[in-house]
Amino acid sequence: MTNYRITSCRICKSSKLYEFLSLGSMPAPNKFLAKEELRKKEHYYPLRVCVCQNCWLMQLSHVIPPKILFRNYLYIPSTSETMLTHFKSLSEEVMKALALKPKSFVVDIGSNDGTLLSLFKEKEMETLGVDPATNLAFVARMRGIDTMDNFFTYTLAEKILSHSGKAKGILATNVFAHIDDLHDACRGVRMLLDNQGLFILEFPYVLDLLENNEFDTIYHEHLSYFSVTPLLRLFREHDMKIVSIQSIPVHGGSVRMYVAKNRSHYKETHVLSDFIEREKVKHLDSNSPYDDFHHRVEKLKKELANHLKRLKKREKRIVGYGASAKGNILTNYCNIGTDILDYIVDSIPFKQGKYTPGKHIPIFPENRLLRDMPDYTLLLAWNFAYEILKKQWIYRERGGRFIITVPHLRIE
Ligand code: DWN
Repeated sequence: MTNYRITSCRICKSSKLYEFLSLGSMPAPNKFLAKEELRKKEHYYPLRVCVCQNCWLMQLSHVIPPKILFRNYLYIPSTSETMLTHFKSLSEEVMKALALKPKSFVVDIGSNDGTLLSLFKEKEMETLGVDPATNLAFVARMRGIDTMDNFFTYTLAEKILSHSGKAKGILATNVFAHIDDLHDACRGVRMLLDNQGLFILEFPYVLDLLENNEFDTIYHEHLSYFSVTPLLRLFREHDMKIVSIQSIPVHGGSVRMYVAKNRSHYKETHVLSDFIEREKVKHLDSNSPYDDFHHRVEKLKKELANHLKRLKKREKRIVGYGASAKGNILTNYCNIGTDILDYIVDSIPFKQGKYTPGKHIPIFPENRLLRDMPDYTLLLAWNFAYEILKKQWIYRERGGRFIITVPHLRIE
């Protein structure tokens, strides 16, 4: 199960890549293990981050073959109220922006279990999901969402075009950063998109990642860490333009972007210059913000490890909350094993009864937290802090405390 090291930037193809952070070798972040797999050899892959010295795209240096990461996938956004509400508002905004009528064709790249597309289907749109996870494509089809269990590529886009025609809307939430060949994907989007259509993508924003020390969102599924400047270059190279852009709070701070063909009636948004200007002011076109981030990550790692060690010395019981990919990065990078966390609770049935990759921490349903009343709970899904702390108000009433690491270490 080899991985390979990139030799050039994913967007501008420059070979000048400055590696500024290594998180060591890591198992694939969503490869949760059944009990009988614990004895098997786990594959570890280098997790190292570089920034292109030409277009300033932040990106991983090593790529794990996507089939290993995505064919059987356990991330299901629809298990969180936060994401369900988010998808509802996104679908309403897109339907308004495109003035979508019944029978309009909408494609979702990385459609997961079909939750987002079901909101368009309810409004009688023609929908098609594209997702390589065979397990999730099955769930989507069961709920009536046509889904191609495959990776989105130019070739697949040709097949969709010949079968269903041009798409009025193409969605891509938390997937564009997962794609290795961005140019092939752009060619596919441009060919499939109606001339007056919109490509709507959402992705974690690199400035939020850097400023909030969100190092645990750096993992093998996320090949790119987008700022607007390199993306503008990418879309312009494919005769497309950014016509709307906004910051959104999900996943630690993200951006929602609307892209159209240059020939469409849409105009490039003036907000674009605000984002480009802000990225210049924050010197994202120099190595210093990335080096500073590296130093803060090392400091946070030491601070968290010392804090947890002190609690264990005082014989406090600690568990984790949210068996997330980011949680697996945090536990493996900060060497937090079952010597620190007795177990992790999680709401996803797929994950319960399994063990985390690398540290093999057992995962139980959420209701174990109140039953056991551990002294502290390390929040491994901090992007859902509001929802989870609200849900676990009784635990906190009874004296339980959450340890939250982002943007800085605190107890709530
Ligand atoms: O890009 C990606 C980001 C957006 O999400 C994917 N590649 C992978 C995924 O990362 P993640 O695994 O860190 O995702 P989540 O959604 O942040 O993980 C949250 C975990 O917390 C899930 O396993 C569900 C769990 N959870 C819970 O136990 N109780 C979540 C909520 C809201 C809860 O109340």
